[in-house]
Amino acid sequence: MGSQAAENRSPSDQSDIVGLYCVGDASSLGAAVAAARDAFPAWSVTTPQQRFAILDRAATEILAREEGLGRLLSREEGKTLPEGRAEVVRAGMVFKYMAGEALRNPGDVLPSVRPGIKVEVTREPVGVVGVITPWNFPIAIPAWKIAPALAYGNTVVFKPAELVPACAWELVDILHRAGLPAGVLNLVMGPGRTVGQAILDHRDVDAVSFTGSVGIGRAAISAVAARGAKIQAEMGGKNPFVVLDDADLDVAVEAVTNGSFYSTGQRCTASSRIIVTEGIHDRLLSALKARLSRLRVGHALHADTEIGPVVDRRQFEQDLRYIEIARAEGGVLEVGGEALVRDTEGFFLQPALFSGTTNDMRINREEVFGPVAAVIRVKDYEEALQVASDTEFGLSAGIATTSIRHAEHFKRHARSGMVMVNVPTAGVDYHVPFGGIRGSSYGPREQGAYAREFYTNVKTAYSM
Ligand code: UN1
Repeated sequence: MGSQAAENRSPSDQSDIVGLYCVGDASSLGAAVAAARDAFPAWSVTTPQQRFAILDRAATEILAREEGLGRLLSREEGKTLPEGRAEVVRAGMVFKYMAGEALRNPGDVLPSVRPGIKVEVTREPVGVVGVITPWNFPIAIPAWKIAPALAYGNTVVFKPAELVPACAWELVDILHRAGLPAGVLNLVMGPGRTVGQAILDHRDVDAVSFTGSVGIGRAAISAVAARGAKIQAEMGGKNPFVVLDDADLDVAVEAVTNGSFYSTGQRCTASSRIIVTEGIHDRLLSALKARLSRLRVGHALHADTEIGPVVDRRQFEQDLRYIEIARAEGGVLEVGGEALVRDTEGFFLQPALFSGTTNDMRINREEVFGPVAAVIRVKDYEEALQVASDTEFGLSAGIATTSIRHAEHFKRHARSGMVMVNVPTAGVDYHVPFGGIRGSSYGPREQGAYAREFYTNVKTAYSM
């Protein structure tokens, strides 16, 4: 449905048209919600075995098509082919895991405090779930929202980001060929301000799972909460990575390079504030400069590319604007930051690292969502921890140290939903909870067994 079509162009090569994709509107969304509502009674009483079989079959196809889907993802979004393939595998594993979760949905039976009465606590599907996803993980984020929604017996209306319709289409197609009945999963492509807003406002959408920017996330929370429906929102980050004097230098350099710049820095888990104690500051900076200046930026599908293009012109301009802001605030651009010319017309940016910044500068307060990071020099661990926690966000916090005392202290005291010791802030497992605190996240955790909290309602039954 929807009468318009939009061109989907590769950020590596603006002349490469990935495809023409439908642009829906509020009325297509209304039809999708009606279909999901109609399909819910039958789907919600399917057996766990039926849901397991469909999700497992879809997982198997996703994994079998790693190369082809990975290529499509990289062409459409711009992350490198190894990153695109890894994301496809992750999506496949999410479906494998969640297929099993359909079978593992236990409840409780308790004796009542009153004689002769039994109490049962069970989980029920919520109903119609709206899924709104960002462009930076075109298949993994849809997978980790849609898979648990279906596993627990919900029906779904799915709006992917406008920049990445191809992966969304493939995923929905795979699920239908795996045996999903009509109406259980409904894809509506189109802009956030029409289709996304209609999901937030629709009275028949019982729950919304959103990942995207802080601004839109906050408005989404208000809109959905105002009509009494459930919402879970994953938003931004300004994730710190602390490097202490006693860190293994190579471990620190790899964690910063990966955490800040892989996937072109376009991850809400990316490290953007590199908080470094005095004793290792200069050594770390020169090692990082050497490492970053060697990073090969180019076409996502070229074999020797390590960093793909920025996703589109708007994001590219935003990244350049923040580089200017950091410079104007007094940051020293140590390496990168320049737009690069390649054989094809794409949005290529050499990863940028600033030094000499302080935590109150805009470059350290606002999420850039690109390959831009800033070093903040501090005296010792105590100051590092204080600076790390001084932010509106709280998604992922990392530390490089060989001290057990500092590692253990940081795990307990870092103000974030996830803590990483000697591993990058970004890049997480698919079977454990994902999420943050404060401005980063709202509502129950995503992923792993914890996903059940959002995708089910609890029922307490008394009987005698
Ligand atoms: C990761 O770091 O592996 O939008 C995942 C994002 C996050 C996912 C990050 N919700 O970047």
